[in-house]
Amino acid sequence: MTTLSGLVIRQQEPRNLEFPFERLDSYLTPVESFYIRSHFHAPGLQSDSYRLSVGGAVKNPLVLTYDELKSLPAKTVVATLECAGNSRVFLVPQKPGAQWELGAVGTAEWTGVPLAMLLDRAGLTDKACDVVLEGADRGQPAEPPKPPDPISYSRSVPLDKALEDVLIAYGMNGVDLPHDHGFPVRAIVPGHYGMASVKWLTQVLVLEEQFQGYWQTSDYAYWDEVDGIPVRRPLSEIKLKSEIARPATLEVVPKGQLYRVYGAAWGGTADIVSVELTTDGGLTWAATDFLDPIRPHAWRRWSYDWKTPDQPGRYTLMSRAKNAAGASQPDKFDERYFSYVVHHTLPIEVIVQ
Ligand SMILES: Nc1nc2c(c(=O)[nH]1)N[C@H]1C(S)=C(S)[C@@H](COP(=O)(O)O)O[C@H]1N2
Ligand SMILES: [Mo]
Repeated sequence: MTTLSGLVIRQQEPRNLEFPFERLDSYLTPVESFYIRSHFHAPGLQSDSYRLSVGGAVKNPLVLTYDELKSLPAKTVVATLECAGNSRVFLVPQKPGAQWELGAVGTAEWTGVPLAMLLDRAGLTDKACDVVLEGADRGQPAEPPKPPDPISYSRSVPLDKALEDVLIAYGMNGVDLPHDHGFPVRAIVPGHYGMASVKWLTQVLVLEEQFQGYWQTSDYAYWDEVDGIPVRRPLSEIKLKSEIARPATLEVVPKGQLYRVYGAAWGGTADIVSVELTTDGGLTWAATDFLDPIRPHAWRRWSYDWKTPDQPGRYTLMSRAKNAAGASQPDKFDERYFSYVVHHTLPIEVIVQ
């Protein structure tokens, strides 16, 4: 099922819609094509009654209106947002959660006020170390263990990240944030999986210890290890990944012709310097060409002119990104992440005929 704008419906309510990744053809994802991932019914906030409070471990708690926020010096950044559950459908055996294919990812230009500016005005205490971002939406989470009463959607970012580049955004690709993307105000945490970019943001709460909320520990967390002892950690940075947009899975491709393979690569903490493509299931890899420049926290599209085989049959394509730190996309899923962070080389099977 798809919407009029072509988004694929994974869940009707709360609204969870995916961009059909085979339609990728622009650097910035149009707002109407941008994936929507909401855990609860979207709250109906109005800009004229909107208030953002900044409190907790600060010397001067603040309350700002929408107009006050908009009157502060604005900053615009391009950032790719990827849901941590993107590409879950590739996991075998299947894992619980929305069966996202390739399109729970998009890139937009976000406009707003640096969170650092608000925290500076509020004046941090000496022991401040974590910043909770709380949304106005509430409900009961879908995944157990479920808290007994409805909870809000809230997530924290470490203070150094909050001061570095988190944006309190009200604009997306030059227009007001659409309702489903967090109108009137959301956070954008560049380089972190989408769960960090809290929509319908109404409260910023500074803490002097690590936040232990549901979306930090139960959901959107994974098992790490310290000296052999398992510890639960929140997901954070988007991992290095590339995806093939075209051809799509089981697309019929004409034999013995040139076909333009097309995709995008993002994530990781260093510049993406190459994307390679295999059209023979991983025996040989060829370099692809980038269509976009290097820009921190934003994807780079790439393409490759494939001379398709003369021999009809099924062929498996995979792309593999590498970055300036020498990291390469892995070839297997890391089970520590259970159902998240699916960033290994994803096989796309096509039919040559
Ligand atoms: N308040 C609130 N913020 C939220 C969510 C939510 O359910 N409620 N979902 C998060 C998740 S999991 C993702 S991937 C992104 C998706 O942002 P988008 O819907 O604008 O694409 O929003 C994040 N912010
Ligand atoms: Mo997400």
